[in-house]
Amino acid sequence: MQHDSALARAAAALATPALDEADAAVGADEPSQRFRTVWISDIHLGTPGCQAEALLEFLREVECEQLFLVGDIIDGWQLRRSWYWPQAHNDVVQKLLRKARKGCRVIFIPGNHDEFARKYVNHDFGGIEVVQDWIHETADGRTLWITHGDLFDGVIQCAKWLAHVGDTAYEFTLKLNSYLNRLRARMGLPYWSLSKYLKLKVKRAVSFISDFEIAVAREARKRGVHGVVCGHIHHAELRDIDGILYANDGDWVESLTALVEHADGRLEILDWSERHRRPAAKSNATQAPPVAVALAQLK
Ligand SMILES: [Mn+2]
Repeated sequence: MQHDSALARAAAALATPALDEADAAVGADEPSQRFRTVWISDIHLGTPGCQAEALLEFLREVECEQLFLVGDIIDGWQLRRSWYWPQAHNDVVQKLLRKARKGCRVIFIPGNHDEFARKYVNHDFGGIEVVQDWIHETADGRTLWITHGDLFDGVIQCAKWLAHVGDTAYEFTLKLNSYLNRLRARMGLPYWSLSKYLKLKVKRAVSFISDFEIAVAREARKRGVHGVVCGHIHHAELRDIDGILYANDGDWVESLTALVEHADGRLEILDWSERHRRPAAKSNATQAPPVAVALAQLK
């Protein structure tokens, strides 16, 4: 008996470093990708739909000189209704502050869901600068106007209460979305977005997206810039609209996308949903300690 418990203790001791190593590997701050600039938006911290774990992974693996938070980072609307703030959401905020401390220039452009932050425009929070909008110059000399994009949303601009009604319906589809995704993950199927599917299927949604894109590009032309970077509609895009570069960095609720600028000024949309699938499978494997697996095999 005594011998058995000593063996179990030894086995536990052996298992522990292995788990620590796995944790260290996951938590290691060794960026594997470097960019000149990164744009992310529509994170919606404070809502169950926010894919904070995937975003943390992205922030750990990606390093940049400038990081733009293009609005709807913290969902003030949703938090006012019910408080939802798990550890992973806190970790995202800590990670962003840490990036700012470590020399990355972090610029936050509030959106409609975090409009409370618009009161603090031209202030700085732990090194994160809050601005209304921004003109960014790429390495190859192009000027990009950066704005969240809600100003072009006629519904939000004209009737705030209507936008809140829409928000509730939206929250419902997001909840359904995260439930279906959990189910799919359990079945080993890839990430799939219901909202994205609905948005692309419904004709009116498609025309809403293109109306939005055209309106934003038109405003960018009026401002005399080469292009525009925005978020808001949760639909990543990088295309030319009548000679104006329209870039949308997508979101971290459904599509898990970011816009990046390479050292030479080249812009690209990163789709993290494909990458996120693999580490998720890996972390499932580390949940069962090797000793437990070995013991199960002996039975
Ligand atoms: Mn928005």
